Amino acid sequence: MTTASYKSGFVTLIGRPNVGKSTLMNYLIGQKIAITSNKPQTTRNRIQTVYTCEKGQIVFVDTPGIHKAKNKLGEYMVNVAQRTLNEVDVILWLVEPSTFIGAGERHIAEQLLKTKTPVILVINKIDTVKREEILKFIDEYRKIYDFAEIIPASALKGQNTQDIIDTVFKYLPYGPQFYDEETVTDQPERQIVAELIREKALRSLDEEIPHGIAVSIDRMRERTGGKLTDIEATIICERDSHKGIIIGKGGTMLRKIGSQARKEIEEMLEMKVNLQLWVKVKKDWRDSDFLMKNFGYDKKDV
Ligand SMILES: Nc1nc2c(ncn2[C@@H]2O[C@H](COP(=O)(O)OP(=O)(O)OP(=O)(O)O)[C@@H](O)[C@H]2O)c(=O)[nH]1
Ligand SMILES: [Mg+2]
Repeated sequence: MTTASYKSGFVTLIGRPNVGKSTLMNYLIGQKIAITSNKPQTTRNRIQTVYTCEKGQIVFVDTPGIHKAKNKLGEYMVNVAQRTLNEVDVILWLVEPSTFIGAGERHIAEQLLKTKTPVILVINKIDTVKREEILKFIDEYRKIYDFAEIIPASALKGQNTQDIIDTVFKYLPYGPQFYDEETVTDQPERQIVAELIREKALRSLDEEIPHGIAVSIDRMRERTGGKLTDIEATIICERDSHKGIIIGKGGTMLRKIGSQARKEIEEMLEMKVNLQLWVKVKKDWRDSDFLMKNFGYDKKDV
């Protein structure tokens, strides 16, 4: 039942790579839907999740970090983020806790000047700085944009996260409940499975390899009786040398990625999982429209 005071709308999380957008979204909705890692450019597609309470419904839209694209995949990711800006009721711009405002932040501020949507600045990761410093960050950011609000927070520790929800509601229009209360995300289970495997690969591998990885689910079938799901998936990488590293000595790396992913997939599906992983090389797939589309990054969807 919705009432006259019920509010609803779309709220995007934007910012440079690695500032904690996906961590914050997961925290706010109380579930891990978007994958996270300490490697920049973890999120590649827009990911919608739903927060429902008695005040209303917030549809969060997590986006890829805005960065200088070096290939077609990068261009695709930045387009996803920038397109989303015009389709929402409130923008949450996340930044690192710092007085240094670089070209990346200035570029985002310029994009924001083109929209009339209220922008709430979230200075994230305040658990990593001294309390006294926070005012200085706020002062610096005030100079570059006329924010609706500025909220220092920690997505990791859950500091000021309720404040973010309350503030978002302040700026949301009155409206109907879009989704039923059980709906948490628009992401199909298969997609979340692929992402969880990619997350474990991202977290286990060093340097340039993670950026060149995609994951495809080749088969996913629940056995009769509903106690076990068989999943076959392929990790795609860009070079033969990367394939060797992903498999590891005697298969140790692939086994590690597989067992970490399996545990989380089992939690999500609430049943045992039999996961088989393969590794394939597709040279420079990040610059091929055809291959990108195959792996779920279709320009037409942006
Ligand atoms: N200390 C601290 N670390 C955080 C906080 N929020 C996120 N992180 C860490 O920052 C890293 C990046 O987090 P993500 O949520 O993947 O960042 P993102 O902005 O979604 O990154 P992209 O998807 O690459 O654009 C991870 O290692 C997180 O654990 C925070 O409040 N405090
Ligand atoms: Mg992310």
